[in-house]
Amino acid sequence: MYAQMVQSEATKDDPEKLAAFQARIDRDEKIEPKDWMPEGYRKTLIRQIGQHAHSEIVGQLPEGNWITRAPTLERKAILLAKVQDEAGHGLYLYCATETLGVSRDELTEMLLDGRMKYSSIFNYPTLNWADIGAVGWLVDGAAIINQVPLQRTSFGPYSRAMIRVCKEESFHARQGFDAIRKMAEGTPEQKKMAQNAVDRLWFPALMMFGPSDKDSTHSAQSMAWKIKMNTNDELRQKFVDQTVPQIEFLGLDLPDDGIKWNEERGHYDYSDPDWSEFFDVIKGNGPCNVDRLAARNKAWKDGAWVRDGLLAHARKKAAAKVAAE
Ligand code: FAQ
Repeated sequence: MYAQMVQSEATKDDPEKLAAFQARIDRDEKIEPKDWMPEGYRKTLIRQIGQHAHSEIVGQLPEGNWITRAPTLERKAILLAKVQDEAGHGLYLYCATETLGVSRDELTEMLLDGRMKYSSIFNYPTLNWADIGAVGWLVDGAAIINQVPLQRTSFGPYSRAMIRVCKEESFHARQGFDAIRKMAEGTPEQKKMAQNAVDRLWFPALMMFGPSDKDSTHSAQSMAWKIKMNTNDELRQKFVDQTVPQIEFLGLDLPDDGIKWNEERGHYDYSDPDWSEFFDVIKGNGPCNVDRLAARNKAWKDGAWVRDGLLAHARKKAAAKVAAE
């Protein structure tokens, strides 16, 4: 299948150019925006980096919801900083996508009208304060496992954005673990809230890595081009192996009776999420899809006057420059 997919993309481009391009990838050279690249490589990057940017932006919503209700001033300041970081990540990633010849406005329109996706995880609600700890610990934890290898991805602007993003993500995961630890070590009621958050978010966190390898449509080609460095299942396994000892440390349980150390494989066995739920969520039918897109559409509409104002200023400056020449 792997060779077949590479071949099918190859037919769309000049074979000599394609071979030279693949040789550069195989030598671990970075591809920069002005370099020749196959059309499929450009499209795949726009899809993946654009989807990643949208995830950072939409991902502010479930946490932003709790800024005014954080239990202490310290937790509020930390959460505020984290949510602002996510906005920054979205902006670096939009910039990286723009180097591929698509504008931020076009990307935003594709998000708002449902042509582009964002991560499935952000279609689940954050119902109590412990969810904020669980999001930082599990969701940012999963994001780091996915993003650390992407620092070595073949496209220069994406790789450089990932280096910066990963530094901030590791603070996010630590603050999340600290917040959930506090709840797990708190009163019986607080511990119950922490367990409830883990029960609801564990399987959605596993889904973040994408469908199982047999159902992943893009992995083979994306790995040949080093847009992705690992398969979805490889990264999911890494996440499970990292998280099981942490849950034991917290004195909480994972909602999966299938978790068991497998001596032969040197990994934990675990149960798959309900893949029909995943495909339903990415089709737009998750618990919060409608709300998330409505919030982004409203923000875009409400911000129109700012964009118009900035554009008017830029137009005036350009006209003055022409007049002065
Ligand atoms: N959600 O063939 P594959 C974060 C779609 S950042 C929705 O395996 P691929 C930080 C996929 O697009 C989280 N859709 O796809 C944060 C494709 O559909 P399409 C975002 C998904 O691209 C924390 C179809 O399924 N991170 O959390 C998902 O090779 C807290 C077939 O799948 C990134 O985007 C999903 N989970 O592999 C922010 C990382 N999975 O497009 C705020 C970069 C798959 O053909 C608060 N992206 N699909 O219609 C990647 O590494 C890859 O794109 C994968 C998916 C691994 C996500």
